[in-house]
Formats: sequence, structure tokens, C-alpha cells
Amino acid sequence: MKPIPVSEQRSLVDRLARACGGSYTPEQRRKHFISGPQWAAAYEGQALFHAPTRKPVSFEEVIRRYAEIGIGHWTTHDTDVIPADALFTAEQDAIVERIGKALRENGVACSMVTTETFYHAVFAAGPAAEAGSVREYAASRLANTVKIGHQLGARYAVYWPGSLGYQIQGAVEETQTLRWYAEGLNAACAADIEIAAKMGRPTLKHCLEAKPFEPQAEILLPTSDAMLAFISSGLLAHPDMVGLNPEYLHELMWGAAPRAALARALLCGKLWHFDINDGYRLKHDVDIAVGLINPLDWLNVLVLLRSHGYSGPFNLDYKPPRTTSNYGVFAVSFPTAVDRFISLWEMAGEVMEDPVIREATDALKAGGVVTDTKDVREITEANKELLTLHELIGHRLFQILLGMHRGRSYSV
Ligand code: GCO
Ligand code: MN
Ligand code: MN
Repeated sequence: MKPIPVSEQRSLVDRLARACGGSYTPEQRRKHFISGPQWAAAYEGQALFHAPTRKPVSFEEVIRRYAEIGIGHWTTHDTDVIPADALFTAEQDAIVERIGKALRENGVACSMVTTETFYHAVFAAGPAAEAGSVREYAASRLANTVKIGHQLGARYAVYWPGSLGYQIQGAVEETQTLRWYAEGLNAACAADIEIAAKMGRPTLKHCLEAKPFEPQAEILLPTSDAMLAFISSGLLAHPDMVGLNPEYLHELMWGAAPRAALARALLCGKLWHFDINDGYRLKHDVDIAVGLINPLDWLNVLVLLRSHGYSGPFNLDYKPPRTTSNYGVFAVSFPTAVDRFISLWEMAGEVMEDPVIREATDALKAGGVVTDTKDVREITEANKELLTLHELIGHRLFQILLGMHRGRSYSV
């Protein structure tokens, strides 16, 4: 192939994206409760060893592009859109005003707000640092975000306490730090109750998000299960207002089965919000877009959520790779992520209806014929042949993923 001039590269990307086919319309995409984070679209590709590869993007542009794609909801950190120095000032009010206008003009809703308690130097020792002034500031930030959430019409607030931990063991006392962190959340819930009453709105759903490894060396609340224990520890003044925002990759990172982690959250009635992405086990937080690495696992996750009637948001919390251009973020990265999600969602519906899986599952539940339920040998023998169906179900899921249940075949 001849070298391709820059002036022809976008049209090449567009042509090949069209050649992929299978994309949903913006209207079809909007039917799903999918949200696009400001920080994901505006991510410039920087990291510890990586200089940025993309230019900054304003919230006006992100919201407009999400609307064009058919992403109906938008989420943000406070400092994604308001410089730290402008928080609590008239400039904050002016920016929130501008955001509201952009959302209205584009028919996009703000579904979730979250507080950045990890980037600014003030949080060097985390949001629940020893110094009372840092904790007081953190509590004000959380309450301020709750206020912004109400002003923008959000229903969810997310908390990712990745900086709740330490680099140096022994320098902080874990029980004390967790108590202080709870005080911050209690302040956010108290502020919420007050603001919601004033504005005649329901209180927000406050969702905790765990991540096992970063950015602290050791994390005090590393998993969704740790968060569940924290919610029921007695430290929270309003445990009923606090639930979970698990992130798919964050559970995978520590070696969990994300589907099992979600199942535990479902059983506790705490699966309220879900960050969707993909990546690898026991690696850092690569935040790859949904379905690119583990599509079969994702299919299974969505079968679980569909069959339990999960109705919360699916938040596209991934980072477009550094190799994707500013143009590519909206031309390829976001539309294809949404389309893979919807395809997997539809496929999950097919799994639930599939006659082979249904009959196999029913047969496993029916079990074999047993006359004496104390006779271990009889029970074992009675179920033995049926248990082969576990593997057959796995094969059928693979077939559904590849469309073979609809007649797609390979050299047969
Ligand atoms: C990550 C985290 C963040 C949080 C966000 C919301 O992957 O680094 O998931 O993206 O979701 O900070 O509070
Ligand atoms: Mn996340
Ligand atoms: Mn992540």
C-alpha cells in the first residue's frame, strides 16, 4: 500500500468504520441508560510514562458529540469542568449555568456527579487525611458536588476513594482513617437531605466505587465486597442512601469474577450504578472499552443483570487509547463501545430465551431421580450424567457469542 496522506486518513477511518456495519442509530442507542463521562471523552492520553496525544476538549463539545452519537446521559467530576480554584465561587455558578444550557440544547441529561479527591495536591494524604482542615475541605467538596448534582438534575453521586490508603505502611491507622472517611460521606448525605428537601427533589443515590491497586500503594477499601462491609459497618449515618458503583475492570483486576462480585451486590440490594469497560486480570487500570478483551465474560455479566432487572446506568468509564485521535474518539471510540454494549445486551436476551440453555438449566434444577436423600451414592449416581450439561451450556454460550445459533457456520 502507498503511504496515506493525513488529509485522507479521516475518510479512510470513516469508510472502514462504515464497512464494519452493524451500528445502531442514535435513537436506538438512546433507549439504553448509557452515560458518557466528561473525563473519558476529554482524556488526553497522559499517564505516568505517557505524554498526552490528544488536545483538550470542552464540555460543550463532549455533550454535543455525545448527543450526536446517541449517548443520552453525561457524567462528570467537579474539577473536570470547574477549576479547583473556582469551586465555591460565582465562577462555579456561571459554569454550572453553561453546562445546564449545553445539556438542554443537546437533549442530554446529567445522570451522575462525582468529586475528584485524588488529583489535587491537597489530597496527597487522601480525602481522610490526619489534618482536620483537609477533611473539612473534602467534606465541603462532597457537599458542593451534591449541590451541583441537584442543580444539573443528577440522580447519582459516585465516590471513588482510590487515594484512601497509604504508600508507607504504619504511617496511617486504618480504623481511624475509615472513620474519618465515613464522616465525609455522612456530611455529603446530610447536605443531600437538606438540599433535596429545599429543591423538592429526591435525594441522590450515593455509590461507592472500589479499585484494588491504584493510586495508593495500599487501598483501604479495595473491592466492592469491602465497600459492602463498610456500608454495613455502623459508621454511616445513612447506610440506606449508600450503595455501589462497581467497575467491571476493577473487580477483574484483583482476580475476581466480575459477575460474582455483581451478584453479591445484587443480593445486598446495592447494585445501583455500573462502570463498564474491559481489561486484564492482575494488571493496572487499563480502562479499555467494553467487550474488546472479554466479550464472553461480558455476555455472562449482562445475562445476570438482565435476568435480575438491573435498571441503573451503564457508565462508559473507559479511556480511549492513546493511539486514537481527537477525531477518532467521537468517530470510532464512543459509537463502537456503545454498539458493542447494545449487541451484548441483545445477545444476553437471546441467552435467556435460548431453548438449549433453558432446557439444560431446567434439567439441572430438576436433578435425577432419588429415593433416599441420605444415600450419598444414590444421589451422586442420580445426577452424574446431567452434570455434563454445565459444559454444554458453556459451548452454547460460545455459539451464541459467535452467532452460530443463528446459522453462522465455519466450513461445515
Ligand atoms: C478509574 C476510576 C475513575 C472513577 C471516577 C469516578 O478508573 O480511574 O474508575 O474513573 O470511576 O473517578 O469517581
Ligand atoms: Mn470507574
Ligand atoms: Mn478503571
